Amino acid sequence: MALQWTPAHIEEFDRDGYTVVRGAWSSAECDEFVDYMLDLQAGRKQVLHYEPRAGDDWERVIYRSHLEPYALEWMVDERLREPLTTLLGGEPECMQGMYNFKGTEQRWHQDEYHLPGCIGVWSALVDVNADNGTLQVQVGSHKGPAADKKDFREDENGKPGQWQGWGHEDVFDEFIKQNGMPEVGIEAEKGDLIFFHRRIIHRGGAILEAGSFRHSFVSHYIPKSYDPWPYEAAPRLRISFDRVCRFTPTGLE
Ligand SMILES: O=C(O)CCC(=O)C(=O)O
Ligand SMILES: [Fe+2]
Repeated sequence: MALQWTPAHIEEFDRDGYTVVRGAWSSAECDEFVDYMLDLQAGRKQVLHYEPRAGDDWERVIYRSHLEPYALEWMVDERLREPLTTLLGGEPECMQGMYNFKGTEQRWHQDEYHLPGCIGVWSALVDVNADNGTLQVQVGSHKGPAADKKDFREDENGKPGQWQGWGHEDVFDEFIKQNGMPEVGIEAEKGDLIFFHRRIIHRGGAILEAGSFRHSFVSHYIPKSYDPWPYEAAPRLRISFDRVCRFTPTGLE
């Protein structure tokens, strides 16, 4: 079934920096993904991308190779094509996916810092609430200041960056204070999806029920027309919704 994608979602995204599409994925689709990942984690299934793990290792899985066929189906699901084309202003390409078994409690940050040019698509594969750790956002913060990796280094003339000497997460804490905008923990039901702007300041909320699971999958997209590759160590591979993979030349090869 197509996503219930309306002009109100676009307005919300522009105004707030994120928008939630309720019931984007069916309960059966979510369960199948979770079962698949639990099978991999327990070693009941094996695929090229996934290294065998200790039973208590719930570290997130990052897909940058596009070699994992199951996750790839979620990354370039046809239902995402139209909303992403609208929000990115052109044809989207996926640059990575990440599976989280549990809440992250990650500190405030902008994805723009790590993945310039991106848009995030975050899917709840189970019900997500304060017990297992919501995705928290500072509403409207995509219109506030942004920090870039070059702000933390000297430039080519030896001039220190604006935030040199700071930890990048401390800078995001500072932005949160300066912005003074409302903070929201997004309660999501299984199957809900959140599109979020590259500059919205967000974090993995506190987990009230220690050890609880919070299965979620997040993918990041850039426009096909986006040609620099400012992602440093990340492989230069991107994939379109037509399943065409390509490398972005860096000019160094
Ligand atoms: O899922 C979370 O707790 C945080 C995810 C996140 O920051 C991201 O996907 O960019
Ligand atoms: Fe993030």
